[in-house]
Amino acid sequence: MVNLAVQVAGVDFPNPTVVASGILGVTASSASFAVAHGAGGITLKSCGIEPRTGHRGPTILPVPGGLLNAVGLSNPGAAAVVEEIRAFKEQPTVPIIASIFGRTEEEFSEVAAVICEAQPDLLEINVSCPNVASEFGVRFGLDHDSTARITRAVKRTIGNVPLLVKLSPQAHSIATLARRCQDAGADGITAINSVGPGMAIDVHTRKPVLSNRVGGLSGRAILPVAVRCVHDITHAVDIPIIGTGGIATAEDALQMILAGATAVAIGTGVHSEGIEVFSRITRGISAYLEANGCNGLSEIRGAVHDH
Ligand code: RRO
Repeated sequence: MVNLAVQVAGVDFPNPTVVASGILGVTASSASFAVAHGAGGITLKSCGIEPRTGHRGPTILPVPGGLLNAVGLSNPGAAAVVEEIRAFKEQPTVPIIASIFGRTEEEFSEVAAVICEAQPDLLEINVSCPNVASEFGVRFGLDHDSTARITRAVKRTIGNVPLLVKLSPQAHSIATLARRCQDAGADGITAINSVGPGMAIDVHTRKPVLSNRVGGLSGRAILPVAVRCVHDITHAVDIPIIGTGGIATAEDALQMILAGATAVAIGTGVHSEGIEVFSRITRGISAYLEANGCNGLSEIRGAVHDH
């Protein structure tokens, strides 16, 4: 019997499939729903200190190979998320990863402090949202110094809660950036956020379809970019990586693990495959390990680097 349990930054996950940030909101009930369908971990939608409604609709558009989204960081604010984390943790089943954003290093630290009152199992800092440039300026995640500064400040604030940093594929040398995060105190890396931004134009109105005009690309089209990023980061760091971007099948998840990921996060795949995607991927990974005479994921993690 193969064992699919993995450990990310000292936290035990029963299997490597995690709900990606932004896909099932922030409620305890949606998190429990995913767990009931086999998710091995949950990441909540990124939250800030205040509630935000996000961008006007349309915010999500199917495009060839995936989705274009400009949700615009809609969230009910940190205090409400604290209540949801507490509710989920009343019957702890799988680890819960809270995700936060801020406008400044101080704001990141402030949100982190509030959220950690609820003791999430891990905290992810989102420095890579592609959809709020006009409001937040250039993404922190594209600037190595800012990312390192925010990582250091948040780590100082949250103490022993394990810290993940979610990176953008557009950063110049994502591997070097990941190393900077590790040196600044990150306990793990999540890679990647959506790609772009991109644009889709309505040929009848001759206007961009999304109200925000542009949005991040997710889904199957970005899997090879995500796999390459995880591969490059694996070379540069010793901390675990949650690979995300375009995973919809067991074979996609296995590519990520062979590239070096410890766990995989699934976002757009929940839309395209349905909530059964978690158990289906877990079963497929088990079958692959059994067929290859392996007892656990550590036997194949990063195996592409052997060649
Ligand atoms: O809310 C969004 O528009 C959003 C976020 Br915060 C993010 O990190 N990535 C994304 O594709 N959309």
